[in-house]
Amino acid sequence: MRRTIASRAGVGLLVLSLTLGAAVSAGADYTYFDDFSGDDAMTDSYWHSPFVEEVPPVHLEGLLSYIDGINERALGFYGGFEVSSEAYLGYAFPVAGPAPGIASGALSFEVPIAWHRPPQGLMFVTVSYEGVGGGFTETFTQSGVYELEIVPPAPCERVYVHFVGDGMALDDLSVTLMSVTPTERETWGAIKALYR
Ligand SMILES: [Ca+2]
Repeated sequence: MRRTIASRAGVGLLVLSLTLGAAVSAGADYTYFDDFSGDDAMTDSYWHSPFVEEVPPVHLEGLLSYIDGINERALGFYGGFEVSSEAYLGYAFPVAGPAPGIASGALSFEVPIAWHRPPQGLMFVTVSYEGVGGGFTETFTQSGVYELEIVPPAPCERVYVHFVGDGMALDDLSVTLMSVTPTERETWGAIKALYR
């Protein structure tokens, strides 16, 4: 069992380093990637529904459980039987701690399967920015690969990404963030003061 986990972590690391290499060449200051082959989501997220090995037939609260495909592993969102008890998973990026001056970025993820027919299979993604307002919520009802822009109204220290879902899976979560330099931040502040 221990050996299986170690080899999965090894594969995850390889994928991560390949992604980092590609993202750095594109000029990103921070990248995060999870293909859900390991259990990183449990510790990297700061807010989440209980993770369970097996989803019981009856459960009141939303649950998260990994789904093993033939070559892929994804994270399933199972809404509970209570009203508004979707499963949830929330991140604060950068995961390691605040970074000053996040000015833009990109969020992409795959919904590999939706096992309810729309509109029952639902995933909401909410993006919000610490201390500067703005943000948005998008709703997804079908499988696919989705790409969203991260554009805070002013440089911020953290970007919150919350997934709330029922009857859908999440895979290949990728976040890239670009920060302004201290000089750029001063200019930005001066421009804001000028138009106040
Ligand atoms: Ca995967």
